[in-house]
Amino acid sequence: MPESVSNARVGVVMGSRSDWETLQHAAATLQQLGIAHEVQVVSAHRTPDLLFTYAEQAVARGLAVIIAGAGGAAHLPGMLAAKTPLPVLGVPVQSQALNGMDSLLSIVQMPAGVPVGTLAIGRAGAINAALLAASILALHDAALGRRLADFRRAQTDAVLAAPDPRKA
Ligand code: RP5
Repeated sequence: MPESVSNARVGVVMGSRSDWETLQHAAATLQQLGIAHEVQVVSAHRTPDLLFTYAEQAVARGLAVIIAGAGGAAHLPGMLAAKTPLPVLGVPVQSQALNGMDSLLSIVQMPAGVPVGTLAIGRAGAINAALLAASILALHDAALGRRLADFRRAQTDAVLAAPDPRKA
């Protein structure tokens, strides 16, 4: 199991070390919001037994949400969702061959009965997965809800403070 923060509420997993370039943005956003999380490579194809163990132990270890990123024939989010009752947020990694369309369709086209909350391809999806995880946790964590509101307010203020794109 992951060398992790023992109080992790969000598990950030990915199919390969090569996915970290994308999933680091999820981890950074969770960090920014002060959400305890863990990070681990869990491959649906190369370490299928680990995938099952991770999913089966997730609730007992205290996780509340799993963010799973993968590319290509991206089975990781769907298989995790099949093995855990926790919400699974899928991040399609931008693949070389098909630009991430393969990842997106693999993750988003789950058959009825086993949902994966699928985000956008790449960095935007990774950040939004973290923000969605924050929203889910904030349902029972008022302090986190305030931090999330601050985050969104800062984002709004930044746009309003610099409306002219020609100026730095
Ligand atoms: C998937 O295969 C991973 O999620 C990764 O996006 C893709 C390529 O993996 P590597 O060959 O870079 O390890 O399982």
